[in-house]
Amino acid sequence: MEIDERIISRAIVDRFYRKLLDHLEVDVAIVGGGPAGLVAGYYLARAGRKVALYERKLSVGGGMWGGGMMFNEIVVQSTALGVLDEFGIRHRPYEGAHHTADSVEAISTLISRAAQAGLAVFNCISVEDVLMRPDRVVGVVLNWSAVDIAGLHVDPLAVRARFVVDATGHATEVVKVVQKKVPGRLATPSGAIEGEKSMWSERAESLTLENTREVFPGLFVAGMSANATFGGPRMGAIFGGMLLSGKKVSDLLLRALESPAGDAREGGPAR
Ligand code: 48F
Repeated sequence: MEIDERIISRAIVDRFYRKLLDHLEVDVAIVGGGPAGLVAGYYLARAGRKVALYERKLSVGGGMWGGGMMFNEIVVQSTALGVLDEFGIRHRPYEGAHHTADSVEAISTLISRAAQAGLAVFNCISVEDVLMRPDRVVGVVLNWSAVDIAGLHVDPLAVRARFVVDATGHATEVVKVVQKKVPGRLATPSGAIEGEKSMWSERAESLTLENTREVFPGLFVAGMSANATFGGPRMGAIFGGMLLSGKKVSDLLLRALESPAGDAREGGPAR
């Protein structure tokens, strides 16, 4: 057998090109490859939906790798163990409702199972804007993260999506763009981003789930982004809320994708 560098290069370019072309129009575009985005992507892909996830960094996984302050263990509360079990992530009881898992096992398994379920993961790509028609989000605007890091003036490409999920964590990057550039109000009390509050783990975990919803027509928030958008506190290195939020947003989206209008409604329109 002869190994040929030309074939290696052609194989990579050919396969990636097809993956990109195949995902220029998707059911759901997920922005951010942390635990919330990955769990959402897993359930949507497993249900047969076409889903692409964009992650700015080279390594997917967001804030889960480092556990708490780089002690690479995470805490997950009893109510979220079902998600760990679904992925086959091992966990151990600690005290009361607190359980632990190895953060490296947890995040690498989320990534691997999501990819195997059919989630198309595009790393090294940043979402810098959205597509709007005229006051609804209908896709994302992409560029290589390296273009941004190098400060190059290069125009982006765009992907149409029936729904977009902001799973960018504390940064709420997609919601920020929508607030600034798309006509209309967010579905928050003030109509704008409420902003993350200081740490209160128990309240933050339940609010993360409550705040996981459509925040603007066509745009959902999940994970820490949901709390930062709706003004909830941060929670620290407990990850059940992230896992459950990813699952909840996938449930909401599966329902929304099935409705004839392709529109998600949870207690009325998100305006
Ligand atoms: O921060 P991140 O892990 O978000 P999450 O899924 O989980 C939050 C927890 O990690 C932790 C916490 C609770 O336990 O508070 O922080 O809500 O993952 C967000 C990912 O989004 C990427 C970013 O690099 C990170 O990996 N990201 C952010 N902005 C963009 C982006 C963007 N504009 N385009 C692409 N990726």
